[in-house]
Amino acid sequence: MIEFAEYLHPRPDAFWTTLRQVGVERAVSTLDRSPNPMGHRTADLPWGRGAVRQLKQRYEDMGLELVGIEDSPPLDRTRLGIAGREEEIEHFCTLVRSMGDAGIPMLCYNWMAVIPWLRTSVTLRGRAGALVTGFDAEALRDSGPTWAGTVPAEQFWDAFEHFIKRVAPVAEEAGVRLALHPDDPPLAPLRGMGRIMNSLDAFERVLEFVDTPANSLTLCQGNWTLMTDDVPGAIRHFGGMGRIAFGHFRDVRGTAERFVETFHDEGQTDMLQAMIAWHEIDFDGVLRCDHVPTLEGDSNMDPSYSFLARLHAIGYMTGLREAAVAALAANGPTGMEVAG
Ligand code: CS2
Ligand code: MN
Repeated sequence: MIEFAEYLHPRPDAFWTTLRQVGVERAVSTLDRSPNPMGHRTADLPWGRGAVRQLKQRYEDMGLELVGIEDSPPLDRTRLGIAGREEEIEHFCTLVRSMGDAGIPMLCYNWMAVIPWLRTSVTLRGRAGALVTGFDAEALRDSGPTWAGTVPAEQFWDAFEHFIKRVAPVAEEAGVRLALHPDDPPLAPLRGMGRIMNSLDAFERVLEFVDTPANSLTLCQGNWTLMTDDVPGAIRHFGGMGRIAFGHFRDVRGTAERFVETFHDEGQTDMLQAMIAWHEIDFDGVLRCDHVPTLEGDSNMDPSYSFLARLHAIGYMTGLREAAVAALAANGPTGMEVAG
């Protein structure tokens, strides 16, 4: 049975306990960039060995196992392949080594330079008026390039090849799996940038640069459903190769150019077949619910990461997991091709 995790910032609060009460005992965390984390003065950088060890301990003290980091030192110069990238790569390798030392097995990163995941609205109305986020490329029609100017896809590819050939061996030695998250939205160009992590072919190319489980993927369903009509098939394909290290289990309605985020039970993906696929590949990582709407009375201060709807999503995922396990026990594998 696949375990669930939740994405948390390293500031313990009541939600950490609520999560355990609904059955989630694993966390994927951002780094602690507070100047004086929890009263422990450390000369460490947030990705240094001492700081990462403290991070893991902080979760353990609250009954949560820290199984991944979803963050990185600054990486834009590396993503763009411009001056200053070698220092960035060295800091990234320090994070990987610190994680290996602390026994944190997965690092989720992305190749979105300058503009991280992007929405053009965070106050659209979903089911019964719940607040949801959405993206409409039309809204960016008059937005020119960023400070990075026009960046061709090949520049992103050359920079990625340089990066992964440098970092994958470090990750392999540290026992850490690099889990590349797709661009969100999986769309290019975006304000002048020919972003590249937006298709199945792109991810095949990523895995071919360095053929090791340390060079793996985050299969974020909310973005993959905008790249393919067959999310379960993509899970079986890349999972069958043993190259999925992390899963984001969420859904949307629309296309990469124009979509809205949905509750987990009303999107365009067959979430039961996806959960069955996750179990069919014997996935040994964790899934997290990723983005959720904001329910009546809850805070929309961190759009997509509200509390109440995350509990709804976790409950739904828990039921789906039970159904998937039962379906596979009753019917055996769905007979769908699992690459490998
Ligand atoms: C999410 C991101 O864009 C997505 O699908 O996974 O919001 C992610 O959670 C953040 O970039 C932090 O990694
Ligand atoms: Mn995601």
